[in-house]
Amino acid sequence: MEQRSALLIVDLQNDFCPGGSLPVAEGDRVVEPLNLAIQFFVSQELPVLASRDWHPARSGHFKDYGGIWPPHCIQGSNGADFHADLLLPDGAVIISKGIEPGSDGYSAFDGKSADGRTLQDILSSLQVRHIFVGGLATDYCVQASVLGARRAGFDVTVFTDAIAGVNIAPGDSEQALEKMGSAGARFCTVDDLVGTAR
Ligand code: VGL
Ligand code: ZN
Repeated sequence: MEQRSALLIVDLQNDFCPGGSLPVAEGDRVVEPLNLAIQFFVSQELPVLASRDWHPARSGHFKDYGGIWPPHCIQGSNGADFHADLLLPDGAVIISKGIEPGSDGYSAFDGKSADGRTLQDILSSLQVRHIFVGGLATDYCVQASVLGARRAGFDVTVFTDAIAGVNIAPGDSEQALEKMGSAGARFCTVDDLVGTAR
């Protein structure tokens, strides 16, 4: 962690977990490693940010309105809440995305905080150069956020044990990992980072 780092947790919301409306197989398995990562970043006094999918009920992202997805993560619904076991710290910055009826909002870099700032502005003002990323889903919002971060010039490390994919086509998650790697993302497990500190 040679540069100032931050943790970005992508879309760890009820609708993407078992029992939700767009469940990722075993999506909830990422909660435990991400809680360890949160503890570590908090102990180092490093920022923790969490993105959330935050769609209007009528969104062009949804099948009924021309998109490809069942309704999910509708603003204010239980499905849009973060997983109840995710221990977000006080002061975690929440980035909402996919808010406009016309936007898919796959990348956290397309989202905004409650006070209207972009993720890029927030990370820059925190002097963060390197983000560590986990969450859901590997083949959509994790991938898009990682590629967005690389495009914006951040160093990126993806926690391989703290991501899970939708895999509409088999192999989508593997392909996403390849794309992220080609874009210069690095990979490690939460334990690689935190293990030595425990
Ligand atoms: C996502 C599909 C639709 C994600 C969001 O968070 O990866 N996937 N909307
Ligand atoms: Zn969505």
